[in-house]
Amino acid sequence: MRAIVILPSYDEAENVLPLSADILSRDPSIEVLVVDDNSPDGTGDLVERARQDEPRLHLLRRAGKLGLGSAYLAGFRYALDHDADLILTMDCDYSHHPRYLPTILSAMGEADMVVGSRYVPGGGVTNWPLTRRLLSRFANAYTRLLLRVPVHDCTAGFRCYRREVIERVEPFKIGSSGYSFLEEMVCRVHRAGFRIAEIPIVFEDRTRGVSKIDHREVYRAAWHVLVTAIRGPH
Ligand SMILES: Nc1nc2c(ncn2[C@@H]2O[C@H](COP(=O)(O)OP(=O)(O)OP(=O)(O)O)[C@@H](O)[C@H]2O)c(=O)[nH]1
Ligand SMILES: [Mg+2]
Repeated sequence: MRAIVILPSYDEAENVLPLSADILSRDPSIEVLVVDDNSPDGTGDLVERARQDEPRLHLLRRAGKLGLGSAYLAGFRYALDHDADLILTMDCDYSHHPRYLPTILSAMGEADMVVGSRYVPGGGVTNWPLTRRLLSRFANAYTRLLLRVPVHDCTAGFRCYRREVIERVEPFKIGSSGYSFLEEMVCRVHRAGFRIAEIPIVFEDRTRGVSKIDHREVYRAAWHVLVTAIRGPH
């Protein structure tokens, strides 16, 4: 089983190397692909150097900041081309802790997609202000209602997909290049009849680096989910 973890990164110089090393230490079948969008803080250069000594660390460099969804797509393309059986995604800021990887991988025994979920019993969020908690809860309630998906954490970026899932649901046709790629992807996987499992994770707010999500992205995501609900996944 070849598992590739996609780490989209933009200005994650303080996180990328300790996080990649931590991920790689969890299982010898795991490889890491950093998809870096020419981060001004030199994240890409750090990975470029580190990969000289670590054959399981890979790097895809893009010319500029093209959005989270499009970074996942570039990672999917790479993982499919490099014969990955399992394709995982994690944030590159330690909010998704690698300690959950063994549980996620074993949950794949009975699922086609696993979500590291904040909103199932045992899951949660630490260090988030009330406004951020409410926004995330609202985004999930909104998505569940509009897209009619049985998943409790539709906005989570901690995921594992079976290769066949990515091949079948045509993520390359998703209209959003930003964060709402995640919601549409859940919808496509569910509608294609695949089994989605959620395992509880505690999401920890980043302690290093800065958030890239802004108000515009939130509105854009809400709009994209609404359009997806009306037109269907497209
Ligand atoms: N390659 C690439 N990575 C991105 C882009 N936007 C965000 N990221 C990465 O996507 C991950 C999630 O972004 P964050 O800024 O942590 O956003 P978030 O986790 O939704 O929000 P916070 O909880 O505030 O951190 C991080 O690893 C970012 O570095 C982008 O345009 N391109
Ligand atoms: Mg984050």
